[in-house]
Amino acid sequence: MAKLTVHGTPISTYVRTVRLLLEEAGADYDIKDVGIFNGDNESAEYLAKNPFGKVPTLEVDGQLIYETAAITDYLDTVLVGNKFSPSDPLTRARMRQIMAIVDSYLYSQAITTIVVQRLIVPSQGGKTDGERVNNAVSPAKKAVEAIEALTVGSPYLLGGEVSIADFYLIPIFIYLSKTPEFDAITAQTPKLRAWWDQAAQHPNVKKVSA
Ligand SMILES: N[C@@H](CCC(=O)N[C@@H](CS)C(=O)NCC(=O)O)C(=O)O
Repeated sequence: MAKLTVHGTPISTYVRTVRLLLEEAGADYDIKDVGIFNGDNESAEYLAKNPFGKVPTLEVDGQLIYETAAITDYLDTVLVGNKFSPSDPLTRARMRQIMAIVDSYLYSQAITTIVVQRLIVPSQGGKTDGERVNNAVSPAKKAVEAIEALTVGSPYLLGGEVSIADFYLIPIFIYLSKTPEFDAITAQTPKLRAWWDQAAQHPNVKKVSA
């Protein structure tokens, strides 16, 4: 197999999505740290790899792939013959819906607002903006409830097999579950609560969270 390098900081949720897939596939890979709070991701060197300055970017024998959906699709294909993408078209559509909900509706509310305000800002000596947090709870709840409606249940989001949908949602829950808003956001999502209780114990989840 080609040499795989993930460019990005290990604290990034999207980097963790890619790492969960790599770990679950048993792949050998390197991580090249690109910080997102110190400006590494806006350096000329990194922007030459990813013009949007987002992490992760995957390097495969000198070829660069950015955008997590493209990276996970590529790795799923070349590493495990699409084992992490359901072959049934409807179940596969559910997986893509969950990935798109995370990208379009959940990430910005849960991570950019709630997690950054609750966990990152105070860790850097700042003060949480309570109004911004409160305004993000309802849209985050809506996104989580939409995922609940698409979820089959345990042990994985789409049933018996782990999929890229799990790799997308787990990193969000790793952080969101550490905020006081988690209980309110997941109050109406019993399947996701049970799913998370199980997922949080998985060795690969602990490994990428470390
Ligand atoms: N659409 C991108 C989103 C990646 C993304 O938002 N990454 C965050 C870290 S989790 C980032 O790079 N943030 C730095 C910034 O926005 O300056 C993908 O799917 O890879």
